[in-house]
Amino acid sequence: MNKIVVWGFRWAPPFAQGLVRDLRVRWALEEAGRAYDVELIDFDERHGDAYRRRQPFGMVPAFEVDGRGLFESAAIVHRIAEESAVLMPPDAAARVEVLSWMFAAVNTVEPPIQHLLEMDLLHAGEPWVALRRPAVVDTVRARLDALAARLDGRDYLVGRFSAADILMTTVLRFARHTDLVEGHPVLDAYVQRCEARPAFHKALDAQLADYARHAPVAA
Ligand SMILES: N[C@@H](CCC(=O)N[C@@H](CS)C(=O)NCC(=O)O)C(=O)O
Repeated sequence: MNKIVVWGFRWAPPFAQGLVRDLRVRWALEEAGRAYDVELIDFDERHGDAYRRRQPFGMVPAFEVDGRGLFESAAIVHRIAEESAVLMPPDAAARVEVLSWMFAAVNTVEPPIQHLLEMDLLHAGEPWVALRRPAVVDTVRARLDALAARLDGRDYLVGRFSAADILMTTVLRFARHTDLVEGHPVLDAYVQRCEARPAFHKALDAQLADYARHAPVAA
């Protein structure tokens, strides 16, 4: 991997800052010690033909390595991990386990947490939320309990830190407006352990610095 470019938003509202999914990609690149460029788009630009050719759904992140495009944050993190001993263990059995946990993060744990975040932060006060929210919280709790059972007695999802922990930690951050993760001692310690990594801080600081540079000027 030589020339690497990551696409993210030029700015995001405060509730989303530190959550937007280019963070996962930046974190993986920092862990892997890869240099990269960042291309920032305006929120409306995601609907343009040029950007849709990079990301068919008009979302961030998008990614390019040596002229080849890639989208979906988990696929991108996996691509980076394939060439990083920090993110992917050498042993075949462990690699399969990492892959399973990467899918679990984005396909099993993320959907109900994302749903909760949208209800609480984008649709707060709408009548349907009061009806739907309790069932979603139950699902989130069930997923978190299962995850905590896996992590009990383990520092990381698979043996040692891997790409799966990047995805899982960034998913758990979507619940930061609640005490659902924080109130779970095993999960709280896990998130803190992963977030204490210097690569996480570099990635987060870079994302937040981009937003600060492009913050809208009050009228
Ligand atoms: N499954 C996609 C989801 C990407 C996604 O939801 N990105 C958000 C920012 S974190 C976005 O671009 N939202 C704009 C929109 O939904 O139009 C991935 O993991 O890359």
